[in-house]
Amino acid sequence: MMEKFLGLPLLASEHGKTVDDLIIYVHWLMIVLFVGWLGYFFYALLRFRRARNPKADYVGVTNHASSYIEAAVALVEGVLLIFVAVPLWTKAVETFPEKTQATEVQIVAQQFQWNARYAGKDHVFGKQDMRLVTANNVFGADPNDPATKDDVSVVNEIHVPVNKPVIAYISSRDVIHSFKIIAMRVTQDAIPGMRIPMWFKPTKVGRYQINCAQLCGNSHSSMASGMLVVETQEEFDKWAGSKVSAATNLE
Ligand SMILES: [Cu+2]
Repeated sequence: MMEKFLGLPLLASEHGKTVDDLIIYVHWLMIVLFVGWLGYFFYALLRFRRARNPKADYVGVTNHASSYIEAAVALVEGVLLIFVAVPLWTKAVETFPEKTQATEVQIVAQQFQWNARYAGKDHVFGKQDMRLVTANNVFGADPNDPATKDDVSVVNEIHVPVNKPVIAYISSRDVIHSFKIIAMRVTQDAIPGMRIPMWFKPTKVGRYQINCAQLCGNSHSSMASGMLVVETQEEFDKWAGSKVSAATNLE
């Protein structure tokens, strides 16, 4: 119900529930603070009005109510941080799923598109070397490595099977971009020279927009044509199979 009230976007990933929960808890806290402050404001207007207090009081407040309230607010914030935010972050950056149980995909952002590469049937990415990077080979894939042969490269349409963790290695060819999929509740900067792993588990079949969350140039907005296509394992296998023949057209 609170999700609707806050207008949270469609959720289609497993850990995203905790992200939304945290947003909702923080909003509850803010609602309580807002009502509390507003109430106190009107109380102060009335209680300390001039007609009732013709002479200034030089002693001021003598009880400790405000200290207790402050401590209570800090306590709630501490609980949210320690029991919700930190475990969520730990899961995101330190508890990666087994590679063999996940869909691995390399993402290289560029002005202004998303390149993605899969390891293909052998589940092994072919060798890469930055000296091999060209306009047609943004991943620097080595065409002489047998493991490269079945690797699949695509642009903007990134397919993954549903209910299986996705490990994405995020990088960039030119400037700093940021790989953001709102429905998955993930955002990761794409930085040239770095390959940053991130993971999420899609739980709903569908097509989800990929956004670039760093202003990366004059056609930054057109990077929103990137799509994460979440489909059943059968559909995914069929799609991946159809891509292999067209794959790794390297010069
Ligand atoms: Cu971008």
